[in-house]
Amino acid sequence: MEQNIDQVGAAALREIDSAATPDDVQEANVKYLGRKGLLTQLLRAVAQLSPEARPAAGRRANQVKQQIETACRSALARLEADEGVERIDVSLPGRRHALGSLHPLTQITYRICDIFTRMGFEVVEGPEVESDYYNFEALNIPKNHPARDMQDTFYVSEEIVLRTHTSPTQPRVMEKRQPPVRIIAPGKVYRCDSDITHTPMFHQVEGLLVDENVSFADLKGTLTSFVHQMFDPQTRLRFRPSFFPFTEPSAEVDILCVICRGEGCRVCKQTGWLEILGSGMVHPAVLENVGYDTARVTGFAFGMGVERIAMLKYGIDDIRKNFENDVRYLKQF
Ligand code: 2NL
Repeated sequence: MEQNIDQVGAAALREIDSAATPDDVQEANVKYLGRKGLLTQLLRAVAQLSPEARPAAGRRANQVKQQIETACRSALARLEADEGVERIDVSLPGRRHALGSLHPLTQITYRICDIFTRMGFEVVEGPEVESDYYNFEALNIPKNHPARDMQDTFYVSEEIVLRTHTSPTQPRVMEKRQPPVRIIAPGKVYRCDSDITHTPMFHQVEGLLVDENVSFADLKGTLTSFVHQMFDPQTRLRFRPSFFPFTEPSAEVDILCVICRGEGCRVCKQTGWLEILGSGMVHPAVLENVGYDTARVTGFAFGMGVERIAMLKYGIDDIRKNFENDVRYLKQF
């Protein structure tokens, strides 16, 4: 009898040991310990034994029963863990977090602001939805002035526009402060224009300095220093006469073409020079509009397109790439 019990027990433990799924274990459990299970039958047979033989056989059968139950429990635990419910492989490499980075236009804007901040300018910001007054009138661009045609304005209403340049920030600040004023205004601007070289929203940085005895020499020195820091200390530049309604005299700043170094190419349209910013001495009418005494103070101002600087600095050929959010493009900066 005991031999029989041992054999059944050994067979049960082998089957449980080789079980591949929790269902296999359940099956073995029923096969041996179920109502008609092999060991259950033996336990019943033990009851029929003689009183002398019963205790030893009973003990043996109960021992084996407990072994099978224990084996079932640990096999279940092992197999259920294998199913991945709670398995942790501590040797796996950690999950990588994708790191974001600053947009190339943001990097250029920060760099421009950094250069001017070191020269004593303060960064200021103004609203993108602007009044006709600050966007045009305060800057000496009256209604029906042809200069308004230069900028394809998005009108919100008769008197409200999306700012066409960051310039309106400057009279807003000047109205609140007295000279000396040294400010730099970065931000988004809007023009109703869209093709290979124009997007309806783009970025500018504008600067303004108003104080006593400010001359065109100060403008030249400040902007020359800026260009040498932004590009290369060796960069050749020139000031070319121009026109803006809010400055007089006005000048555009060109740098020697970074592609052909002045030989003439497609990028510089055979001129050998690349225009990078506009500037001039603040028109007295602009200073008077904000209540400054034009007998006492003068100023210079300048403005530049961030996309244009980015294109020249990084050799980007299509401005629209900046706004597609293609990580293959963005990752390169
Ligand atoms: C350009 C040229 C310029 C200014 C902006 C300015 C502002 C005030 C008074 C006078 Cl409050 N001028 N700003 C002056 C000259 C040029 O921008 O090409 N921008 C992208």
